[in-house]
Amino acid sequence: MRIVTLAGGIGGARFLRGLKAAAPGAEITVIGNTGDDITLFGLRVCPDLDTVMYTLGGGIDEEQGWGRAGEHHIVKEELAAYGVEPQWFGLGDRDFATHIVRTQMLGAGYPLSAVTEALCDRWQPGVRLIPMTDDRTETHVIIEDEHGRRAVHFQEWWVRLRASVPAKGFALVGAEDAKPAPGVLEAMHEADAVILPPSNPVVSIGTILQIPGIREAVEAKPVAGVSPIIGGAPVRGMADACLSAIGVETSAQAVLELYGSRLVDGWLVAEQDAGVALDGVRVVARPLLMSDPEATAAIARAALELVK
Ligand code: GDP
Ligand code: FO1
Ligand code: CA
Ligand code: CA
Repeated sequence: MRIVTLAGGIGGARFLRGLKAAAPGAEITVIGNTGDDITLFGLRVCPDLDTVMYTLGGGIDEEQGWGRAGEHHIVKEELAAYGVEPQWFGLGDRDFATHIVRTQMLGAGYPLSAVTEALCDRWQPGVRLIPMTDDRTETHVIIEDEHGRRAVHFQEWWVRLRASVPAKGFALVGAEDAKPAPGVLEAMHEADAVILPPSNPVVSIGTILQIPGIREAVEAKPVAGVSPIIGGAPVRGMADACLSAIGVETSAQAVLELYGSRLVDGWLVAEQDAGVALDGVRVVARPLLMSDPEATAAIARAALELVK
C-alpha cells in the first residue's frame, strides 16, 4: 500500500510512528510543513522536518517533543555572551550540526528536498520525507500590540510570545509562487490513500494545503483525518489560538468543517466527541490519545480502516 501523509511537527511525527507500526509493509511518503522554517545566525532551521526526522530516526527529545535527546547548549550560551539575538529560540549543540549541514548544502545549490534526503540518510526514518516545497515560504502572523499592527515570523509569535498576543491572521509568505517539491505530486498521484495526522489544522496541514496544486491532489484521493482537538481543546500546543485567529471554533466538529467533505472522506474523533458529523464524511470515535506506541498504532489502524 502507498500512503501519503501531510505532517507538521510533534503531532504528525508521533502519529507517523504509529502508522509505521500499523502498516509495516506500506510505502509511506510524508509531505512536511516548511512554513515554520526560519533563518537564525545565518543557519536555515526547519523545525517540523527535523521533528519528523528525529522522532522516526530515534534522535528526538521525547519529553520536549522537538530537538535532540541528550542535548547541550554551549553554543547558545556563547552566542548569548556576545549578545547576539534572538535569544528566545533555543538551538542545542547537536541540533546545530543539522542546521550547519543543511545550510552548507543549500549554499552549494542543493534544493531543500535533496538536503532533507541527505539528512535522512543518517536518520533512516523509514518513510520518505519531502518538504512541501523547495521554495522559501514562511508563515507570518499578523498581530496588533503597542507597536501597532504588524506581521512577525511564526516562531516569534509561537516561541517568544507564546501566542499571548492574539493573532489576527496568518500569511504564508511566498506561497503564490511556490511549487510542490519534486516527488510531492508524484507520490500523491501514486497514493492509495492520504492520511491527515492530528497536526495543527491551521499552521501545519493548512499551510501545506496552500502550496498550489497540493490541495487538489489530496482531494482526488481517499482521505482520512485524525482530530487534533479532543473535547474542545488541543491535546498540546496552542492550536486553539491558531483556530480562533481564522474564526474557527476549537472543536473536532469545527476542524472537520474547516477541512470539508471535499477534502476528507473519513474523520477520526475522540470518544467524547462522538456525535460529530458532516454530510459525505464517515466519522468514527476512538480513543485518540497517543499515549504509548500501542495506542498510537491503534489510532493509525483506525485511520487506515476509514480509507480502505
Ligand atoms: P507541531 O508542528 O509541533 O505543532 O505539531 P503538529 O502540527 O504536527 O501537531 C500539533 C497538534 O498535535 C496539536 O494541535 C495537538 O492537539 C495535536 N496532538 C498532540 N498530541 C496528540 C494526541 O495524543 N492525540 C491527538 N489526537 N492529537 C494530538
Ligand atoms: N519551541 C519552543 O517552544 N522553544 C524553543 O526554543 C524551540 C526551539 C526549537 C529548535 C529547533 C526545533 O526544531 C524546534 C524548536 N522548537 C522550540 C519547536 C518549534 O518552534 C515549534 O514546535 C514548532 O515550530 C511549532 O510547530
Ligand atoms: Ca509546526
Ligand atoms: Ca476526496
